[in-house]
Amino acid sequence: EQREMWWHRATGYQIYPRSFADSNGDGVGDIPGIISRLGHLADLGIGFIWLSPVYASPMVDNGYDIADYRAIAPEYGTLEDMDRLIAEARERGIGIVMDLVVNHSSSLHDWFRAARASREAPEHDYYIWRDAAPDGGPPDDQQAAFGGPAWSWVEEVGRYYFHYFSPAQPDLNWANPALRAEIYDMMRWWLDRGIAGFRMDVISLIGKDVDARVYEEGPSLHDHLQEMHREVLAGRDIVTIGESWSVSPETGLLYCGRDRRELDMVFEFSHIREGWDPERGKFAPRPFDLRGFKRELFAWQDLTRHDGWTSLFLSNHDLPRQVSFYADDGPYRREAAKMLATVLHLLKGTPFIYQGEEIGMTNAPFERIDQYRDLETLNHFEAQIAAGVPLEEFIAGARRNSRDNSRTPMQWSPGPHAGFTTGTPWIEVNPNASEINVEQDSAQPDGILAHYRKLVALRRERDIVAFGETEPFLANSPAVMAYQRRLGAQRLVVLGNFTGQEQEVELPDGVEGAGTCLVASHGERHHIPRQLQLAPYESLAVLIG
Ligand code: TEU
Ligand code: CA
Repeated sequence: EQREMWWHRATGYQIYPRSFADSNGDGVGDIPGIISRLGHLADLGIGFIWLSPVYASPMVDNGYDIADYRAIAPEYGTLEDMDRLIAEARERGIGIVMDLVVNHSSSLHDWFRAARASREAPEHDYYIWRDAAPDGGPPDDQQAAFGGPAWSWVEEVGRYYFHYFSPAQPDLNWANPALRAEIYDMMRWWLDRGIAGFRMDVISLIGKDVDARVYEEGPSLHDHLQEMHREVLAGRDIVTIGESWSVSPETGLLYCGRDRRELDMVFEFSHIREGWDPERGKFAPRPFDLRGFKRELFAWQDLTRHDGWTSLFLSNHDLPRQVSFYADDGPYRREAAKMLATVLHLLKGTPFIYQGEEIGMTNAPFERIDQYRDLETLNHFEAQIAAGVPLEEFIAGARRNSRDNSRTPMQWSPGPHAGFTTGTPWIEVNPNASEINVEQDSAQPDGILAHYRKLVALRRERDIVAFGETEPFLANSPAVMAYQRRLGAQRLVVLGNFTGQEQEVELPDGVEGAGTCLVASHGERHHIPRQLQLAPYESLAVLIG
């Protein structure tokens, strides 16, 4: 069976540094700000922080465009601050997982500066170049994920380079062994500073074949990951999580199967994409359908029953706030936030909390395009308005699904700027900070924070939460998510009502029983009856046997 690792019982916490805590009043979060809030994270009980990029960067994509992998962005602090963060977190039993963005660099990285200056520079081949089409235009019509052509022209070398994202994010050429060696060297340099692992940005893109227009999970992906494992990861007690927008249960174990020697787990998005319109994309979200969502999540529970491992998340810096998207950010916000946490955190896998989720932060109520900062939102805005989409329709889509929904400043207190900064925040604070903030929520024994603290502790303390097998039931219910975990003679029954109405459910054979209530949002229950009435957004977990 599986050897137990520390991250099997740990909960991760994602920090988006720009929006977490500002120590010097320039309106931008920073590393000293994070250090000053470590108490909050220790209190939650988390095992590690996934730190979104803090490296030197022109910040075209808020740090997902790295100009120097071994330097810290001056607005976030210094390398000394980073070492202090690693050390002070460690004293509290918290590891730091760095964001590794190596599908592309910034166009201001020294490699790219050399590459664009001369075809003869060794770094030229670190990127992906093609000659112009006969008419001088781009080699073909491939489009970038953030809008516009995927090719940009460089006069000095008379060629086009490929960028999957923005022109400021040229794709690295993983076919070049010298480039790969540089990346591995950089990874070892960070690991030697004492970090706890890597979250690997869009790692499933590194095996791409641009000419064949195969980007995700391309022909050389797994060779590269296995080489990276041999060169860097093997023999170290760290955690690795690869981001993949394409991975499915068919390909999942290629990354995280135990005999594969690649990664520990992936972030997969099939349950997230369920909420997007397949043709019109994320800015035209469709009504949430719980059945599809459950199908995808349970498929991954099934896949990782005997091999591999998975991550559990509903939110991150690219996604909307989970209470707003999946449940209710109005009258039932508190219950809904607890319910989403209950049903997610009691699955098998490593759960991730995105900053602010633990107090039920909501989407940003922006009404005008000038309130948005995210380049994806702004680029899509231009393209869609040009294509004739009415302004109100675009803003409605952005309010539901723009990446900026989760990037408004962390709400610490009801005071000015939510206690995030003493200056002017780089993006507006959500006006609901006067009611939704850490100070007020933590003063309530039955607050959202207290609920999260309990879930995080259960994973550390209870084998059944960490390792039990998952058995879904009521799969066809559009209103209730239900499953039980099993370990030996024990069962943990978990139920969550995804609606603002009471739900009467009839449980299948073998679920009923008396036991101990581990989690409840609406008063304890120590018995799971055959017929059960759930209050709006109620959730509970009862341990039987
Ligand atoms: O995201 C990967 C990615 O594909 C996203 O751009 C995704 O398509 C989009 O957010 C959906 O709306 C990673 C990072 O998490 C993201 O912040 C970066 O912008 C992107 O890579 C490029 O590094
Ligand atoms: Ca600052």
